[in-house]
Amino acid sequence: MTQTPYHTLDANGIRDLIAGLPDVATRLGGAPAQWRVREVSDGNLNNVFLVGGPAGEVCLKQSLPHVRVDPAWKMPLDRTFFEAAWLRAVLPLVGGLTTECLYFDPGLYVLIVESLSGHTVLRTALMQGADWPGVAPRIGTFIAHAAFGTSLLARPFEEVFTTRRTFAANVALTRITLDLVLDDPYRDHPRNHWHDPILTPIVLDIRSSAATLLAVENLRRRFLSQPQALLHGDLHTGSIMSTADDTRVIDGEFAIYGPIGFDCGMFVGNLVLHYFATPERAARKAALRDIAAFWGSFHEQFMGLWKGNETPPPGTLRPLAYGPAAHVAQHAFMDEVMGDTIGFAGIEIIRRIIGYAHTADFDMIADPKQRAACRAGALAFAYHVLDHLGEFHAINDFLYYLDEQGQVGL
Ligand code: SR1
Ligand code: MG
Repeated sequence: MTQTPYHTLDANGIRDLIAGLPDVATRLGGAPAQWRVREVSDGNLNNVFLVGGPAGEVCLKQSLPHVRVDPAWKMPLDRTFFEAAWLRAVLPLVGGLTTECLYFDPGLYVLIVESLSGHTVLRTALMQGADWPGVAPRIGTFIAHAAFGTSLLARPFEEVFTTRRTFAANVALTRITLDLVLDDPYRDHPRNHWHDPILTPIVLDIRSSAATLLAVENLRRRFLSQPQALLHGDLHTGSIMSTADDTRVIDGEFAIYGPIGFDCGMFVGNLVLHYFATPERAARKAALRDIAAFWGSFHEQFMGLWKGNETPPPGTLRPLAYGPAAHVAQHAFMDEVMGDTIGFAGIEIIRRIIGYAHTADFDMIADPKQRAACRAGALAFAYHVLDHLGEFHAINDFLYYLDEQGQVGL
């Protein structure tokens, strides 16, 4: 079959494409002229549309040859390919915690998935005051199953290496993570910016602390050299859509093999951003509860999968991981993931306050002075965490310090 050459689709182009896809067209029902096409692009990188017909709706995403929010920043198109490959790799492991890939077009770089228009982006829901205690444990479940199932603990190395080869080609988006998340904030770079001069002394402290820079360097190296599992790679609260009872992880275009604590840390870091952006004590307590519930769920389920896999498939790691010394290997591995989680959470908080891509969490604070103070609280918290990383021996140490810092000035 010949590929359609790349061009950016408009509403009519989308109708024409779907008219040629019987399975997708059947989901919509009716005739192409009846299909409503609504642009809902929200992230930094791609065009996103909802296409609805009399019988149903789908979501269509198309890569652009540049960053959507900055057309001068050129970018290869292959990110929707990696998102489709990620969906196909993790859907069988995580069931209803992501969406089905309905279609991928390798010429147009179009991905079509089920529509989640009844769901809300988690960051938006949190900003609107939603208190959904089920979401964080579901994300723990998601990471535990996606990570375990793509790791050497569940699959022979030949299979893992084949999958790693696919995602090792996701270099354009890995470069973004390396630069925007793990590098820029720690040096002068025109992409960095922050909202208030009261943040500047903290930025200067971060950049002149040998302990912090060493911790960041170590995490940067771990990100590139610890291919423990297939990561989502950008698991912030904008990559999650939810209702109170149903949660989906979306936007896996940054997928890459890496340390499991990277995904955990991104999620925890974004809960911490929300924590500092909601000065009410009750909301902060809910965020503490969510971080604890996330980690508890992740830990319990990852360990459950490991322990439950008593007869691992031929070719997987043993005897250490499954033999009589298994508990030693398990504790050591989970401690490593926890250390990475705390470190990458600190990294994510810092880049969202002083780097290129900020988040909207703090925008809901009306008073500019209070807004700046909340941002400064989050930045100082992350700085301390990275500067004293070796002192956080358990998630409870992290939560205890967060609770303490969250009460300052309330
Ligand atoms: C230029 S892309 C900036 C950020 O948006 C994505 O969602 C990732 O978080 C990336 O770091
Ligand atoms: Mg995204």
